[in-house]
Amino acid sequence: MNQPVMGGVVALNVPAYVKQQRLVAWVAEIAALTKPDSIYWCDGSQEEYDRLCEKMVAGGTMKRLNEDKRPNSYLACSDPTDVARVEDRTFICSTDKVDAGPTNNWTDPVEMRATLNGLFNGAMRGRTMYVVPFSMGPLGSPIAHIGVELSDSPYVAVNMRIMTRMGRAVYDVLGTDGEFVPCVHTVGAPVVAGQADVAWPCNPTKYIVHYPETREIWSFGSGYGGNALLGKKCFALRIASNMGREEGWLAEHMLILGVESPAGKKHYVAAAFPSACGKTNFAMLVPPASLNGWKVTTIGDDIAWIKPGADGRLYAINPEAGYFGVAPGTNTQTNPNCMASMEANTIFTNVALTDDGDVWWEGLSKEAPAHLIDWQGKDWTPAIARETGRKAAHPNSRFTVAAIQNPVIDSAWDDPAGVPLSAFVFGGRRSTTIPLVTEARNWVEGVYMAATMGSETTAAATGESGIVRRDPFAMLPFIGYNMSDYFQHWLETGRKIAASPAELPKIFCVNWFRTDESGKFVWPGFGDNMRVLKWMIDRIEGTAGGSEHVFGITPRYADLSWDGIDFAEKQFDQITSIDKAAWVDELKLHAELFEKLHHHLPKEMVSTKAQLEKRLAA
Ligand code: TSX
Ligand code: MN
Repeated sequence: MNQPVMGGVVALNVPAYVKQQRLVAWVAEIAALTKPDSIYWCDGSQEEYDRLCEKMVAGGTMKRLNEDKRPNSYLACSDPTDVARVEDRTFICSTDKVDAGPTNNWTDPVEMRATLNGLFNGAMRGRTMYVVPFSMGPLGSPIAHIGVELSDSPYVAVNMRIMTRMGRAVYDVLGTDGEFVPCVHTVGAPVVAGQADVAWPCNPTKYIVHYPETREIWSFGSGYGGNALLGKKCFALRIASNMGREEGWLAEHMLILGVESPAGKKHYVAAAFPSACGKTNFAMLVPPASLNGWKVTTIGDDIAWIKPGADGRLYAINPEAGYFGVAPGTNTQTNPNCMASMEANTIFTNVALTDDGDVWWEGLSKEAPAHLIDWQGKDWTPAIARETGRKAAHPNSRFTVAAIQNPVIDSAWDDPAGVPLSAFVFGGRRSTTIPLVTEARNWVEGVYMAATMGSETTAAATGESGIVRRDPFAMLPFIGYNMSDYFQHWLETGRKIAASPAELPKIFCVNWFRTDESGKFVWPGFGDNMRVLKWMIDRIEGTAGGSEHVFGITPRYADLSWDGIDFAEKQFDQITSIDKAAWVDELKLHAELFEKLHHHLPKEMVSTKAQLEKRLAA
């Protein structure tokens, strides 16, 4: 299969079905730079997936789980230093620094290319370079785009097969001169001749680099998640946000769900939440039985690509084909559909191994098993955990699973045309100030809500909890250009729809996390969020009321359905009340954000803030 190295130049092994010379020339160029021992072109077949997994089992990268308990599933444990995205090592290398903006790391592209040429030189020695062709979005969809990732990590190859439409069919779409986004990835750990490889090779030096002008991605030193699976955050958000700005569409950090009423009318909603708000849980929500006949279906759980259609409406696709979700906290109560999704054919990363060859993580069950092998391969017992505080699973441990395994996948999830959006939802984790749900009075006010979105940190994520971080559109680490220009792009998108025959999607802001005096969550959340979704749909249909306040429109107690739940009006007031003093403080924080973003900040943001202040003072 792989041909021997001859004269120091690796055989290209181009399959006959690859018809694009530009692609072949680029593969040859990267191989000449990185100097792999062999090149392997992925076809995306099950046979290939199984073979690569077995190879990783033999090499110690993965363990095969108990076939009876978790068929065709694996556990991979990473190097303890390579467990998450590295935002401080992530760069947007536009020619001009202002185009990266104040929220991104920037380095001059000429300087960065020189640095990376040095690092990538010989970086794949002793390894196989996998050629991974993938489509972000349904193959051939007018909203989809193609990428090719060159990686020396078989873990990347198998994860990309789950997370994207990966394989041979992509070459048919690519043809002889189709466009693709070139993605180069190395773990940055060449195998030294005569030395054994390690289970999870990586490099303490890491670079996650984007060249927006030439639409290229270069990633060095990490094998983990968003650092290495370049179709996801790097392409589908950072590079795609640039493409969308130039071409008039949106690349967003949003789940997409379908809501069907008992009468059978369906609406699609896209929602953005920062981390630790339960985005995947919301995408797979199970409505309470008492809300008879309302159904929720999933299009996607992380990213939405959204384009205006011929009718002026916004159509969304999920560019991904799988879920790379956080394991801890996921259980049959918080997300039964997700648990059902990962019964088989799943890759787990950095969770704990049970004595009978299954997986476990914090929050999977109330009681932990008596003994586990933790994510670092060490013995773990509840007693050890009590003494040392050591977690069995890493807090950022993950499952990789195909979207089609989700029992509530939407029938249109793979539709090349996408689904028409009726609403955008923006949420955050806020113990005070922000009401359960607020409808923006107009598009500009909605953009303002999204732009000033904040979320309280949880101890799991930062070690420090309860501090409000601004995370505009939940896109802080993912906008591949200047954030103020991004706000402008949203405003322009609204103006375009307003000028078309189509109605603008409504924009809502939600907060499931208001607490009472004793710090307890007041809103039950999870499935009961269906009550809030129902109100949104009723508003879109024009059948529900609400009351207007400084910030927007919030339902009154009687505007929500309370069937099958004991939730008093007094509790409802606790999570919908507007504390004017808190809002005065909140607006000070908005001012801080706007100061940081003053360059190119749309005037509409400033005037909307002034209107809020005027209403507050009245
Ligand atoms: O995902 C969550 N959602 C969205 C669900 C569709 N979580 C988990 C967040 C961490 C990832 C939530 N946590 C939600 C929520 O709506 N709400 C809360 C807060 C909460 C936690 C526990 C309870 C109630 C609310 N109740 C009991 O523990 C019994
Ligand atoms: Mn995400």
